[in-house]
Amino acid sequence: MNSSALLNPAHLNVLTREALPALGAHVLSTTWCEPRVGIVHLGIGNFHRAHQALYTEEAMLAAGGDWGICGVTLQGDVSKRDALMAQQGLYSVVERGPDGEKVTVARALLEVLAMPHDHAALFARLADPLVRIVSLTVTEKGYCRDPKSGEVALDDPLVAHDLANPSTPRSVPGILVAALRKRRHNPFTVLSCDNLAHNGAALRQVVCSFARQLDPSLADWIESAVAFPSTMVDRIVPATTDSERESTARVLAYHDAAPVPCEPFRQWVIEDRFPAGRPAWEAVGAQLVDDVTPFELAKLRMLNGTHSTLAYLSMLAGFETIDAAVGQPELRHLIHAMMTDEIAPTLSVPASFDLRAYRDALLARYANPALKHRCAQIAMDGSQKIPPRLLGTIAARIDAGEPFARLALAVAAWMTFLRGHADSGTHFEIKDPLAARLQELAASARGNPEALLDALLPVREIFPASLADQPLFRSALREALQALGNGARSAIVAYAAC
Ligand code: CS2
Repeated sequence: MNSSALLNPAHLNVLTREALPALGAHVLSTTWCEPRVGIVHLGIGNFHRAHQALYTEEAMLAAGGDWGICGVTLQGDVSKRDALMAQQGLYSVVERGPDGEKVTVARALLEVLAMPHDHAALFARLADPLVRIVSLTVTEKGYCRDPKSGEVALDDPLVAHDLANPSTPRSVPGILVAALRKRRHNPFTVLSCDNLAHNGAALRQVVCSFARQLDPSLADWIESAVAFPSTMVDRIVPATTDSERESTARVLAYHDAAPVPCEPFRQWVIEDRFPAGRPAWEAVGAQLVDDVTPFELAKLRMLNGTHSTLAYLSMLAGFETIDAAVGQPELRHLIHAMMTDEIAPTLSVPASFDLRAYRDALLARYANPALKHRCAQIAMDGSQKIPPRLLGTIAARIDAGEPFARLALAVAAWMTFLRGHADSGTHFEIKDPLAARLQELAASARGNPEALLDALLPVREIFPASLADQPLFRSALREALQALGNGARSAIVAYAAC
């Protein structure tokens, strides 16, 4: 079959479970246990499909158990549901590393639902006692969380809807509370898998504060009886492009509408608190611990903090992908020094956790030429990402009386990014829940650093007063904004050498 025909899905059969025996090495095992659904996962994005879903399939192959996944998209559209259900939940994971590509057809996803269309089916699932875990990858903005209090954001439109219509919820807290209300005799475990510090505790506070608005006794029960373990999840998983669809078509000779590209590396550290049971994730490389804090802060600050730094400096300087960014010697040196001198000293990790080796491994992962992880994807939702990834680190440096110039440059690069164009003048869209407000504030400054600080530092959803009012923080930002005013590339050179 010639390559152009392969790339035309009309000429290819759709991936189905009947086809699995023909896929040979592209499935994890020739045997399959035909599990029932034991996990409902909210947020059926690429990350979940390349990370938890694979760990869970491997755990079932290793130790059995009914841990099939019902995935739920909350975005309101049905296209992802229909594409995956047309393939009976199957999809390809396309691992791309310097040594080549590996295509694996993943099988743990058994069902996909789309809210609000599939409300009845979702709540039937959530009421099923066989569903013992509800996990989430809904990104930081999906928690409907007030960043100041950590409680549910009552001004969030979805939350307001759900408080007025508690039996037909659309928000994460609304769905979880409505489901738990029906599971008071046998609650499921709620497992956050998002990039938030203390993600389990953060989600528990949002859920309980939402429940308290409706029924204080229910809130008290959730607080005392429902497990919300925290986790640290790690795998670089870019958005799907046609090149993945072409890869899987070439390799499998089947059409896969929803393949997922990712790096070979993966890590999952989980607090082991699952009263209703869990898959044998430890049998397939996950780490089950009592306290995930050291691992999650290291990852959030060292990986996600430098990811965002690279993203914003690159959007201004005109580097399209992460590997192109770290291919710039000065920018690579800046990130190396940032991790070594400004981030690592804020972390307390077990003696066995070598932060310098972790740093070097991150730089090698970023340099992966096969992944083409776009800076624009990482630059999304800065208002939700900047606080957990960079501001906590800066606050720790200020408390320790230590410099944080490169961390300040990262925040200043995001502030400059809000102007909506690169140094070259190339326009880019700002994708962020607060985009309209932030762009208006940034535009009001007309490029003046002091005016930009006056406009953005009062945004309490991002900058706590304790930091915004800190003279050291403001002066470091001012200096960085002035450096960026001479162009991001010259600022990178200057801050690499400082
Ligand atoms: C990235 C993360 O898009 C982003 O914001 O920083 O998705 C990152 O790739 C993962 O956290 C890596 O584990």
